[in-house]
Amino acid sequence: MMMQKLRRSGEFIRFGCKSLITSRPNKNSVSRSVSGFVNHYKSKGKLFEPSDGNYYNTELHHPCISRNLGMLLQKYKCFGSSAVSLIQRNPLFSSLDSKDVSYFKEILGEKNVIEDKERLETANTDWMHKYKGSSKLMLLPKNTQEVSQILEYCDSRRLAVVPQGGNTGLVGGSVPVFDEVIINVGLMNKVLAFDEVSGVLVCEAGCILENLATFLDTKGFIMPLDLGAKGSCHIGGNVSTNAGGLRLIRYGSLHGTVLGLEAVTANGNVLDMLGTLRKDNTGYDLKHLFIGSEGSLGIVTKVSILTQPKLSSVNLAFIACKDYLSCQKLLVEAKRNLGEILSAFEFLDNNSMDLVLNHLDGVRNPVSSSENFYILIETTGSDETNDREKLEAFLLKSLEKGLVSDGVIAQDINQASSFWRIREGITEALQKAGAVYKYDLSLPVEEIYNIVNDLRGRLGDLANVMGYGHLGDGNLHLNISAAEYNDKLLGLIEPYVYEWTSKHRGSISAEHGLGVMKANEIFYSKSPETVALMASIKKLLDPKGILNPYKVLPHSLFSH
Ligand code: FAD
Ligand code: 2HG
Ligand code: ZN
Repeated sequence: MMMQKLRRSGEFIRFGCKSLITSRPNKNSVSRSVSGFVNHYKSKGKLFEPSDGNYYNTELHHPCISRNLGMLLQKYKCFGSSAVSLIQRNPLFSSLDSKDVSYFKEILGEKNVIEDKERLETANTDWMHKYKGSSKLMLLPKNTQEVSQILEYCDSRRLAVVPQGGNTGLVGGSVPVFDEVIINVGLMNKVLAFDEVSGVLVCEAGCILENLATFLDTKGFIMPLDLGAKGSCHIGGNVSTNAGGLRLIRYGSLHGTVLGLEAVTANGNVLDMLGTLRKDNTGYDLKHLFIGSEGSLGIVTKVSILTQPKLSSVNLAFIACKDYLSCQKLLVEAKRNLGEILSAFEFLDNNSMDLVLNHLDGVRNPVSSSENFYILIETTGSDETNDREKLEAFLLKSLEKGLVSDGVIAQDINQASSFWRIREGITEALQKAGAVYKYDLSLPVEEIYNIVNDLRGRLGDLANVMGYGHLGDGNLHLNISAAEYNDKLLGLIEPYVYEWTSKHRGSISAEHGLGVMKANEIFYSKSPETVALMASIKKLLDPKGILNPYKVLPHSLFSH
């Protein structure tokens, strides 16, 4: 038998596997009388002083207010979120002309200045095919110096740019909104140094995450982050989004593991913050500004990151639970009982499982009976016998307590990959199922599934609501799948989801960022004072606002 079942009555039998390395392989304008920060922000209004360049608005307009301003020069329409359809192209930005293209060819060489329609079509379109820009140019710099030259020129000409990595982002941040020049650092893909003593890896920003993982594997190390998009996403993109993923529960966020970086600001200044030290308290730690700022403050060109030794014993269990409370209790128990070897605690509901089974080839439910919830628990340690026994004992105890109704432990890497395929395949399955409205929420663990149930009640037969995510980190991926996009459905989802999250003091972006989708919604999770400071920082580093405009901060900052 390939897998040993975790049986309700009997003994929990051996299933461990040797040195298992898992290869994870139109907004309702009148109805926004919402809680907390948004009301606060409306009542305050004025947040900024006029800037020299007349670029930043003096007032933060509520999207509904700015909608009434008229002057719609060029509107942007997409299906992801109603707010983004209100954006106007900033008239202060220049339009690309032939002299610009000639200049870029001079510094980058003809072949790294992309005007080809097909390649531009791909680069203008996001992974979900939901956000689409109309850029006429993509630039492929080969080094920091070229990035600096490009930005210095764009800043002087006031040409807006969008930094792009692997283009796997899920909030429309990596593609132009209008005609921004795309700067893709994919050619900057060299490993620069690896220190086997400290485990510090220094590399260029365009390195694909999976390639870094493969490189480290040969050295006996692993990356501190892992995500479903690893085959395409860049480390620079990961840092710029502060990507979370499947290992965060164990190794923490990139704010902890990124030790240094190099970034180029809008005027072409190169900021060398590429330290490799664990400890360095000399002044403000400015690298953190670039971690998670989604290309709005600078282009990340190099990264120094702390990697972890590859440990010899990895085990993965796929578990069925009858209700959400059991999942929650299981998490508490897992933290207490598995402690230092716990390396992933992921969950999906039955709707997510059905979706994967219906839309992905070769996937099957590893447990025989269909249940309401499924959990993946991974352990990573250095003592094969002990680690396995620990996991088995934990699962047996959980079975006896009634927290677990069924489960299996992968016996080899293929089984582990097939388990991960279910969890990691949900995003892909959702794409195949039709239109998808995607929300990435941080909430107190005890509240996580209440919003899924509430939304199901609210939407009825109109859509299929799925809940899954990084339970161990309090991160819910709330996805609503429907046959097609429609404004009525969107009006039922937004702002409801944001209000719900704000009311429960959650975050409307746990790990995907704000991009263009949620730039206007930042006040649901951040106070006006905080947003004002963010805008001041943006103004300081990018006075003309050329870096990834219309993203992260409210669009009203860029309207006139
Ligand atoms: P892009 O999508 O190209 O860009 C993302 C943002 O970063 C944009 O705003 C862009 O302007 C900016 N940017 C990119 N490169 C740079 C740079 N060098 N300098 C400055 N700014 C830059 N995310 C998670 O957090 N956890 C997950 O588990 C996860 N799983 C995913 C699974 C799938 C199947 C998919 C499609 C996506 C998933 N994501 C996940 C989202 C996405 O993969 C991450 O946000 C990833 O970090 C984006 O990297 P990228 O190189 O593709 O960046
Ligand atoms: C994941 O954890 C990713 O699988 C994508 O962050 C989540 O598709 C999503 O909503
Ligand atoms: Zn995720």
